[in-house]
Amino acid sequence: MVKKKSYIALLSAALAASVALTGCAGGSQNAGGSNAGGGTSAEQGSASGGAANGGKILIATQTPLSGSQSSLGDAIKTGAEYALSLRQEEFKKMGFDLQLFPQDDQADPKIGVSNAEMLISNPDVMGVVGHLNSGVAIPSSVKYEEGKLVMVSPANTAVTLTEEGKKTVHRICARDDAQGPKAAIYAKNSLGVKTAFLIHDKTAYGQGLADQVKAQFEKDGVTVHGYEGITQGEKDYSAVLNQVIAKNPDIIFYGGLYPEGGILIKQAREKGYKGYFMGGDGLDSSDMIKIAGDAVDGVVFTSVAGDVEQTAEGKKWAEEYRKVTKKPLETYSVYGYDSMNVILNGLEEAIKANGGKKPTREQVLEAVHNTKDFQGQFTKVTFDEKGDNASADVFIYKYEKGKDRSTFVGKAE
Ligand code: ABU
Repeated sequence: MVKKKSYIALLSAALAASVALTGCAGGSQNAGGSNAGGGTSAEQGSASGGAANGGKILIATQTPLSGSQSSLGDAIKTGAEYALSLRQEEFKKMGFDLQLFPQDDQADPKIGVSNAEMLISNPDVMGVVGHLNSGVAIPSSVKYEEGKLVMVSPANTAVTLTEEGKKTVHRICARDDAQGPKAAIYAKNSLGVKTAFLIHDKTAYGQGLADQVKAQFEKDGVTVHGYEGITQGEKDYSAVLNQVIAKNPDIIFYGGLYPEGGILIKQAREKGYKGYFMGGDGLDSSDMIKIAGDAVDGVVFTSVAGDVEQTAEGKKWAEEYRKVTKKPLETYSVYGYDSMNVILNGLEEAIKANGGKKPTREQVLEAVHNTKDFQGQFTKVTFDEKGDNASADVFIYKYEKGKDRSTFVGKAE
């Protein structure tokens, strides 16, 4: 198992990869896949010098690379790609041509499932980092299970995902039955709210999270004045916001993602709403700032992704990440990176256990599933029987006017 420190020794490989990472953006070669993302070094090329004797191994990503949620989807893909690029040489020495196989699920369950069908039909694909959206991961995981293809999610928080008994499904982040109650407790104890209005986007994630927050508010005596679903993709949320204004709650909690969250707070402020606006990790994207404008000031959110730049060592990693990938760092970038390394560690163990030969997907799945005390760049990972990470945490962030990223507040208790 390759641990964090080994990456320093692989810096020269990283620099070599950086040339290719930045040199061919936009031109991807696909191995027969549909909805593939933008091309970079680690994917489908021969950055490490061509196919090796052991054969080709593809690790896929499945995230939205187009559409309104693509900033987060691309952050996860780029984190995963960076991790893989740092280890291509290592796998080449073992005789394998390791490549990234990025897929664009467009945050659409149908496309996620169709991509998953294509992935399981390609025998070179040995793992998937993804998805961003729980509502896409849940149906896609039916296919992964059929194909015995291991999935490690950096970001899916819906409780259901790991409650369906699928052996292939794993996540390194916390679940909404941790995130929701912690968000509600923070709102009550630290923000002092007594009344709330909950809005959600009717997705597995958004509604599931809003339900968790509502239950905790009700348990703790916070009065819930409203609970409404909105439709993703709309541009005018006046109808629901007029209900909010009529009730004038201390807080609006939104279960959903930043494209709608940004519009909601902007329009709420335009209508004169003065209370708190809070959401979950779906608001954890710097695009939230672009969408909400000045109205982003004071927006609070929980995330299941921690801030890697809280330590000197993490800051150094982040600097190198920005330099090599030429992309902004989102908190989920490092979760894409750590998820990829969880898969690559399992892959490496499976190769060794198979006498150096290409393992089966089942062997890779078994090795990944047995991940224990792996220290990633940010998070520790130990999977339980369900595929949840025993070391997952929840964090608090806020947006402040004039800053291009959210500000880390602390760990949610
Ligand atoms: N956890 C935030 C990303 C959305 C989701 O899980 O569906």
